[in-house]
Amino acid sequence: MKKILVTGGAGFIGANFVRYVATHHPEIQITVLDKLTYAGNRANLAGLEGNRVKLVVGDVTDRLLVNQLVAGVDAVVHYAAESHNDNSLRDPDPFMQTNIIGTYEILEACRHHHVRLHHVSTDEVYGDLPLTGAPAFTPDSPYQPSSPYSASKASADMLVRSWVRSFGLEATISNCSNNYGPYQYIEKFIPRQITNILMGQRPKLYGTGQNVRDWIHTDDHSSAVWEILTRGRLGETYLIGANGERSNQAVLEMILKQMDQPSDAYDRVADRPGHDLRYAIDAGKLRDELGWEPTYLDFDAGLAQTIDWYRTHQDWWLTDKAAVEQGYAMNGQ
Ligand code: NAD
Ligand code: TDX
Repeated sequence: MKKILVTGGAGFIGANFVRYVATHHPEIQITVLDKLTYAGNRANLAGLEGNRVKLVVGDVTDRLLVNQLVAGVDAVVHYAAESHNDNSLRDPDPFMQTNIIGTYEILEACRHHHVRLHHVSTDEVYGDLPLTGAPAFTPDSPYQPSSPYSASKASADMLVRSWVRSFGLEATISNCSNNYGPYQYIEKFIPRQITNILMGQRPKLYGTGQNVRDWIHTDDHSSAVWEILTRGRLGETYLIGANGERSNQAVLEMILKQMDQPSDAYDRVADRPGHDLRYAIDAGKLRDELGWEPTYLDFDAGLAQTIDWYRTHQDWWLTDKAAVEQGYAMNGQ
């Protein structure tokens, strides 16, 4: 494998993956296809663009462009998506277009050009678990998506599975838990709270705050995707997670403590409609088959590094902050 196409490579997780590959596998030529929506940012690839990394600004639903790009690579890693649950409740339309139709176009191009595909997905396709007493998701858990976002990702996964079975497409799927780290758009939980505190505004906790998410550093997600892309069994689904379960309230209190704020210095705001209670990943298959292990074992340290990144990259987020908060305020959040 010499050339790869990374869709959504100017977004949070995609850009971190491009950085990971450029650092650890310098022999690989990377083309990024990204529409640069509000969540995509050329600055996420700063210092990388040049001989080995090329950004093509375009849409994954653009059949001609996708075919042209897929024809020139050995593999596609498909990250491009609308990714925020709250947005999918306000307007599902771009989620259906990008996440479902976009994946369909990627699949057809990979089929016609006989190109290997790795499809990046989420644990949210499995719906949620009760707060206590249920085992974590495995690759055999039933699909039960709750939001338009997670339903669109579940639809995309199903398309990939059917292309594998019906057309023999050489594809793998990964379903990962909640990512944190640098370059995450400030609409998401952790960067929203950090940047609120940096702005002198109070963090916002939805509902009871007891909902549990399973956190993984985005670099660990990248190493797992690389292992699956290069050594995973074709046609298989791998779950990616790092045993990082924590309630939202607990994460918020950690952020407040690290940023020298009182532990109750936040507002409780309207809950997300249909809010999933708990996500938890059993990554046993990935660990056993591919020997993958996460490197960020200390969440406190990973969080400190992330807080520091937002503190020192105000130019990256400040221009969007007021508009993002205005959008939330309209929903009482
Ligand atoms: P993000 O919103 O930060 O980035 C998405 C990127 O896709 C942006 O650069 C955007 O410009 C691009 N994009 C959107 N529509 C496009 C289109 N039509 N054509 C081309 N590019 C388009 O999202 P993220 O958090 O980095 O998530 C990346 C992928 O990982 C998604 O598929 C998401 O479902 C999956 N995922 C995310 C998480 C998480 O915790 N954020 C967890 C598991 C899986
Ligand atoms: O201000 C907030 N307050 C709050 O309590 C925000 C933005 C969120 N929350 C809660 C909702 C969730 O329980 O925090 C938790 C995390 O919220 P998000 O960052 O919106 O993530 P989530 O909905 O869990 O989905 C994420 O993980 C799975 C990603 O956004 C998805 O792309 C991924 O598929």
